[in-house]
Amino acid sequence: MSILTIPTQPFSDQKPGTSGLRKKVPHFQQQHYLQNFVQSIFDSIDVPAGATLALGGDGRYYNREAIQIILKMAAAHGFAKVLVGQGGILSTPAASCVIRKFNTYGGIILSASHNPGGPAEDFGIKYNTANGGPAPEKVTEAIYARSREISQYRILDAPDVALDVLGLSQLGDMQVEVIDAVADYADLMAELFDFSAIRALLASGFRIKFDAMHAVNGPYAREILVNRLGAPADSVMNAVPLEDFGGGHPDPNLTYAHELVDIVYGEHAPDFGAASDGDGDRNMILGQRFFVTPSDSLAIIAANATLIPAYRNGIAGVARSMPTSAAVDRVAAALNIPCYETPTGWKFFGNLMDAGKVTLCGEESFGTGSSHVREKDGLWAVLCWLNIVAVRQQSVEAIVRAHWAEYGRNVYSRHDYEALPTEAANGIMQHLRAQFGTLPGSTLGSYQVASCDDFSYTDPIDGSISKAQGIRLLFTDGSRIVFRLSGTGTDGATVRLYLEAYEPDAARHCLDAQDALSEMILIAGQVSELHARSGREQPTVIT
Ligand code: G16
Repeated sequence: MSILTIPTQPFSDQKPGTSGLRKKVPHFQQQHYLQNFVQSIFDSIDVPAGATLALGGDGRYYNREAIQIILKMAAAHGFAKVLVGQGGILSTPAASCVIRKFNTYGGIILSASHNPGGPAEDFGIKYNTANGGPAPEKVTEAIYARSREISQYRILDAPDVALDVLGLSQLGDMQVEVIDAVADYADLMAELFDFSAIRALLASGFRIKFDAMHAVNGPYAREILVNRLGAPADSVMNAVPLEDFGGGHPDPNLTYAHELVDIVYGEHAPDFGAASDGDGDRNMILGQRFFVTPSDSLAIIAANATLIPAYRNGIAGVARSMPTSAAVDRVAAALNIPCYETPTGWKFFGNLMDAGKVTLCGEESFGTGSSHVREKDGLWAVLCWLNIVAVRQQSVEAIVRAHWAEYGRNVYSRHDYEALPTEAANGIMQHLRAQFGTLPGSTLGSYQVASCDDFSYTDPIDGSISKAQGIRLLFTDGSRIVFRLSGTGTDGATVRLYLEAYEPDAARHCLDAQDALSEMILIAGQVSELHARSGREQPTVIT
């Protein structure tokens, strides 16, 4: 077997977004496209002799081909060993778990997360560092810079490696070990949670429904919820991972997880519903006919963390992305622990967790997690809720309402305008920026603008600065409107509009969020000229 050096030309569009490089499959299938990016990763990290790499993806279309290419390139770059998930599959939190458990040098994760899969749909790749988390911006920028000047890549000339059977094989001088990451991940969950309390809850007739959305978490959910916790087999639906996610959009929200939503809002509804996304890191939590916003979920997990064995002695601090509601800030204040506000993207939590400053983190984009790994973790969030319900012996809705009664309610919603022409989306943001001088002090309906800015973050650990992370209109009563462009789409541009108002009055907590926020929704449309500029009257998705 020989190492080939293949001449190539740079591509100009390999800048990683919020979470790695995401493009349509045919784009990735262009000659040398994937190879260029992988070479750029390897050129940007100093691979020490004897290093091990973790490798796996969410199983979407093109996963298998990509895994073989990356294995052969790893073998040409001095890795001693690659740990691959069986069938080339690893959920994103399981990949993080594997990197940490086996002390690998880093990992490559193949996923376009919640985006659809299939021959004409999305694919993605990202690099995670030795802490198990997404590479920080300085690394992704180095990868991008390298991708713009690359002229060759190295790859081992070898037959494909068998990936379906557990065990060791040899690829040139490198070992390939196919591992059962489901067991590693399930073992970690068993260490964190009170499995016997959850088992007793499920045995008592508490009925759950978990929708794996034909995506990567099916086998993990079966192993944990059914095999280890004793839930009936039909508690997990859409549990077989498919390359095209059954033609669905594996994004666990009220729009795309409608099959589960219909069950949880229907007759004979289970007591608890949950879903996770394409790569298993996002989560949606539902009670019987009741939706828990991700921002509330983070706050409630933080407030109840000591009921969970892993956090019995308390949490060091919490962090949330800027557009996430400030519900968790109120819990942090009550617990007298720090609360950090970061830009959108899990990579910004890594330094804080590594420094021991925060234990729990979350984002409005259906991501919640803790320092047990360095990715957000869908099943972990489900187990948090089951553990809390098992100890409190209350319904999900009762727990949320009790939380609002104690802390007040941060009424929250996100409106997404997906797949807009890029110029229209940029125009909306520019139009808002152009008003930064005139908006502060002005009155919009019954709201007064206190300030507006483009969010900028200075990492308290390494001092790195991230600018232009979303436009904020902050009102004098603490309400706010945020506009941000998505960094994960592959189809035009997506404008996200985030709305938040604080409601201390328990008598008003029963209001529907869209009703409670209706005036702010109108104001947001007017101040941004969103509808005229986008040509859309309504958002694509409301969460
Ligand atoms: C990724 C990141 C998340 C982030 C989300 C935002 O999620 O991992 O930390 O909150 O993107 O997406 P957007 O830029 O579209 O608002 P995922 O689940 O796609 O990896």
